[in-house]
Amino acid sequence: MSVVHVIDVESGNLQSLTNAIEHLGYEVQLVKDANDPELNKAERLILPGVGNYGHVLDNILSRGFETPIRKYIASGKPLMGICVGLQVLFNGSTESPTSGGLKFVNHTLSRFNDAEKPVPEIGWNSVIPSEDLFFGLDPYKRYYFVHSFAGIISGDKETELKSAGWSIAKAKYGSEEFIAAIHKDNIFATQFHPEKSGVAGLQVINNFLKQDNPTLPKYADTEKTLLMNDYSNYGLTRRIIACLDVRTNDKGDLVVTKGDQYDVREKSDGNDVRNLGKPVQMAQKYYEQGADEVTFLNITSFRDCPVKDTPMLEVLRQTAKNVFVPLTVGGGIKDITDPDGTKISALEVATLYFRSGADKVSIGTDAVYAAEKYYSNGSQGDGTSPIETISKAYGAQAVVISVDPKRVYVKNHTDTKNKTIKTKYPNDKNEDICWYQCTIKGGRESRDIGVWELTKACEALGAGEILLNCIDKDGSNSGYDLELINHVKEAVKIPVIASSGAGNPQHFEEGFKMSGADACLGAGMFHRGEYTVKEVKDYLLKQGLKVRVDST
Ligand code: 1PR
Repeated sequence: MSVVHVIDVESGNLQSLTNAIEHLGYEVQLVKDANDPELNKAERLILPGVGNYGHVLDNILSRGFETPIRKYIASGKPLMGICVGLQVLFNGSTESPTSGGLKFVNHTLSRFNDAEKPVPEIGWNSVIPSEDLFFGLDPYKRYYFVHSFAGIISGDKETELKSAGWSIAKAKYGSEEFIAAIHKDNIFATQFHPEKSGVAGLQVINNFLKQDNPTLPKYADTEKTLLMNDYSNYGLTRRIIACLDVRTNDKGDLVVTKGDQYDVREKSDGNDVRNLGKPVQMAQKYYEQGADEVTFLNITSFRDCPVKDTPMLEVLRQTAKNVFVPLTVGGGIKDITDPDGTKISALEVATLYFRSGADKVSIGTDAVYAAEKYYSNGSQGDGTSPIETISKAYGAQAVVISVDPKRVYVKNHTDTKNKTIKTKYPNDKNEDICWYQCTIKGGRESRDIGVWELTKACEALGAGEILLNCIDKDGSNSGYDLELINHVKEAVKIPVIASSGAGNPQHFEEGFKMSGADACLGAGMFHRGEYTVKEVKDYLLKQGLKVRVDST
């Protein structure tokens, strides 16, 4: 068996999964049509899915895949569901109450409780095998989850599912335990994304393809109790993200650059764009050092070519072949017109990136326009913004909002219509009230909307995460603006990535301990070789923070 069949109901991004399977030495055959005779040849079938439950299930049903899937399972050949591909095997989900489900697993999915934690759950979590481990799922490793709905385990559910023959690997998010993976006979499904879970995830896919069940260490009872303990290194980790600001330099080469306060030109040396290396190689290096995610920001997003030829697409393609952690790309995610006059929607631009291997897109300038429109429309979206169109098609988890705010001091809270904070750091006029003004076009234009208002609007429009830069801190090596992060954490329930100012491992610790950051991003300190991602993680681990150490 060297061909792996993957059902493609055009739900989300199959490029990452394809890359992972090919990396393991198999060929991938995408099956888009339920009548495709290829399906009868399948020896290993994978059912992936991301985004909205109802959308994925409706696509499976309307394209006639239900009967062939049931027939395939009845034949005893192995099937693997991933993410929403796990969920559709259940009875249904409260996400789409009228959609039903394939009803292999007698349970209904529900939304995580967001009163106690950010939702979606985005990040690397441990699995807690209740009894049998399967396909090499390893409690000592971490897997990448991104979802708002889950098969929550409470009451007698676990016992009931076990007596129906299911083996379950659980995970814990906040106080809720949920199904991380499930296995019975020839059905295996994971809520997490093995294709984005580094080497640990590749091993799970490989074991499934080989139908290999290696014996692995189990938790000792003492370790099981550690899972409940905030100071153990089990459970959802803090994420460390390496960010690469990419642009062409004056010679026309695509380079990773980094400046301060968004000025990326050398102060000496002919005023050229600072060249810190090549994007694909640097992304690979950070993956090997243990980065939990890699973000590329196309900081000029200038093109003198059709969008399909944008060099960033090739950067994504090359990177995604060997980097098996989530990749985000930002810069120029908007409606655009090609040099020949062809109009391309933001959704189509995002689709090109997803097909090249990106897992999330990040929207900067257009998110500000969308938020302004949202408020002028009576705090409602009209369905046309890139946030809405992309999150509808690919799910909220695929839409990150990159915010570029600047501090503005005022005398009184009433001096601006935007939400203010009282800061511990007064300006030279001794003013201690400020707000965070959003900018567009890489900080070149300021708008009359605050970060509080912007992030709330974007969350309402369907964004899944905030990448919170700070122009005042960018490239300063002086630590994050913790007041800014806490301000945004109060505004939204979705995860917030702290960015701008990291200069040493202690700054990451501060970001996690003194603000509610869900992830911390670093750029210059990694590019200049001052610290490696691994050094940051080793330090955080010593400070009692949960981090993923089984990097690649
Ligand atoms: O507006 O949707 O086309 O997106 C443009 C994107 O490019 C935005 O995400 C914007 O933040 C980014 N961008 C535009 N100009 C610059 C610039 O630097 N001249 N980079 C820029 C912003 C912010 C972070 C940076 C951190 C960490 N970079 O990504 O890496 O500040 O730096 P540090 O750790 O060295 O302090 P659109």
